[in-house]
Amino acid sequence: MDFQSWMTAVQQRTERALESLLPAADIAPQRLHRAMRYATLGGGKRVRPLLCHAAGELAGADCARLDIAGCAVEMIHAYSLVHDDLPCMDDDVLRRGKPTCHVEYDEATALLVGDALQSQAFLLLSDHVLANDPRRQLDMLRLLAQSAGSRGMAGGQMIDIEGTGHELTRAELEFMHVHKTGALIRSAILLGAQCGTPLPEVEMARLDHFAKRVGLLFQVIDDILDTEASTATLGKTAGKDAAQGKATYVSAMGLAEAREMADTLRREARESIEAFGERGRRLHELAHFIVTRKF
Ligand code: GRG
Repeated sequence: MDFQSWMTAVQQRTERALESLLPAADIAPQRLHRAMRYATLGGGKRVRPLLCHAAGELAGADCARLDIAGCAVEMIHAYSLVHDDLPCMDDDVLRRGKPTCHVEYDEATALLVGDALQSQAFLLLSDHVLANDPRRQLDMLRLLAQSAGSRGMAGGQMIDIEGTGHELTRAELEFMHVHKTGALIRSAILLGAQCGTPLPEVEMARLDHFAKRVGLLFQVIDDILDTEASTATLGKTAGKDAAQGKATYVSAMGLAEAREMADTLRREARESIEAFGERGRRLHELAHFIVTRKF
């Protein structure tokens, strides 16, 4: 199957899985469930579920397991976007081409949407059998918790808030993004692999290296797009980072050097999974997609 068809198929099955794994809109409290579905369904590139499926296929994982793991990560991601858009954080009105959750509903509902999506993600990982060995499944839960928590995404967001208005060194910027964006992307890849047949340690290490490079690559490209793409194309407010005095790879090193950094990360990501040969094809293709994406 060519990459475009594979990607569309995974995006469609992810949408269907999210539809059925989110609480139905007519279950009480309806307003909260409607808002959770508003924030999660019908938008987004589904990069994290795609990475989860690609890594899982490499490990021979069952697709139904990958749907669950991919949706859990996507729910954490959707929660982070809802909270990030709140007036007390980035204060944004547009996300995925439509009004942000607190604009469409209200701030209190948006706060609860984030809380409930996060819980729903962990419920998925505990309700479904994703690994034959229960200890392995507990490791998966721990991985997602770590990547979303204070030493992962939430911690990265704290560093971002504290750093706003200050110049960050490249090392500080990297530390922030490894946590804020990279941790969840890494967990999408590792969870996918853990849904399959246990991989030898050396193969998990390769995958982990790839996951870390791709996490940073995703952010460098995001920073470049924030300066270069339009609001209409991005489906979120463009140029926001500079307007808010946020440190980005572009502000820290300029556009040309940020592009060079993306090339280096792309090469390092490719090299780290070369030994997988054909088994790593989808991951290679996804790294290429992340670099060439327009939004
Ligand atoms: C509020 C705890 C908390 C964390 C927020 C990830 C994050 C931390 C905020 C999102 C803000 C942001 C724009 C981060 C840059 C990278 C990023 C996550 C971009 C959006 O991800 P995409 O491009 O979005 O995968 P779609 O809409 O395609 O799913």
